[in-house]
Amino acid sequence: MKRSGENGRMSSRLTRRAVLAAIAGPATAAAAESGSLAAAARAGGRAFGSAFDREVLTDAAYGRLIGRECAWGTVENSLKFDWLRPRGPAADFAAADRVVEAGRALGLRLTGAALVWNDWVPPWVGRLSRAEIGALLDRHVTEVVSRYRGRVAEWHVVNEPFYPPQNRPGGFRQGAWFDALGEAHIERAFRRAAAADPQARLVLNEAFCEQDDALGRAIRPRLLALVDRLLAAGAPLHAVGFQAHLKPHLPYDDAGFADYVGQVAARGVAVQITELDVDDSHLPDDVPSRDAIVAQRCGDFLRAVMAVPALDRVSVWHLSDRYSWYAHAPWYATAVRAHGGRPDRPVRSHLYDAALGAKPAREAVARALLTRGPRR
Ligand code: 9MR
Repeated sequence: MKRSGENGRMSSRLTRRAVLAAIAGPATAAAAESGSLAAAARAGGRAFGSAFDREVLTDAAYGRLIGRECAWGTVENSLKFDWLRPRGPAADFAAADRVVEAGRALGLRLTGAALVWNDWVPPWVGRLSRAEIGALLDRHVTEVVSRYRGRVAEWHVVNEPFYPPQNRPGGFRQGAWFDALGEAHIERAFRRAAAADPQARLVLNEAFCEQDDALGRAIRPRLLALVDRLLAAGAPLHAVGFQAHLKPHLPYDDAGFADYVGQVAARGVAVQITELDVDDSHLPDDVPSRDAIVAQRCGDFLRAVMAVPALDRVSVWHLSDRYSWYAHAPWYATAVRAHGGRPDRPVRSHLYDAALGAKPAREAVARALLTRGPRR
């Protein structure tokens, strides 16, 4: 029994290597055998990461999983403005410091999300004058970036600049920073961040562009034009991030999206996938069916974007369903119910299940990461 079990494992390993060699070449197949998503991405000339936050302070098994699979970690929440300064301008860095140190202890290179985001600005900011809001933006960016200089290598400096349905000029997202300072707040934040840490990699992060619907199509040209204006002004913009919270129920065209990402990259910036996961709210309850759709969607999407030479990072928005943001999103259970699902069913949007077991999406992502793109 034991012997045949071992033989069985051996032959399935050989088969797996043969399959990987066939799709990605012998060198990358060997890298995949070494196991991690970080190794698979490296073999394809890219890097792999995940969001994480204070759960790693108490959940050692999840921390180990992140440390094993990832080269990069994005601090999900603890560095956000509203988490640092919920009640007034003085920041409390205690929790953020612990999360940053935990990420470093796991061997991750760190990305901070997000310095400036017009969503989730605490109400006290709205009571300030324009001049005070400008000074607050400067203070926030300078304090946070310089505090973590040498420890946080990369920042999402501005998150989700556009949301055209709000009908603000230029399609920008409405919120305290934009309302007080207009588009100029974006360049101002980038310049402040570069002044506080000249080595940091500075990212403009956007949502929805991967959707081939009215929203995605409205944001794409606006984002491209913003990149052009920032670069023409000499702003220190190093990379554009595309979140990719994939929605299989909305129209998509992965090749068209990859083409668009290539147009952004042609401006001379790096491009990244920053928050990959799959909104499973419209998918069937049945777990194998749901997992298969999630895996297929991740794999198809990633294979398409891997064709863009300037793509240098793929990050997921948490590795496991255990810490899925969908579970806490106010609209999620309603959407599940509206599409015939049991509202109490567990989310299955990520690469590992809530028990930290790998799901088909993990294998699909590993294989897609091995697609050897023409890295520049
Ligand atoms: O996952 C994050 C969730 O825990 C927070 O409550 C929320 C608001 O800060 O932000 C979530 O992360 C978002 C990210 O910062 C930007 N893109 C969309 C992500 C999911 O909502």
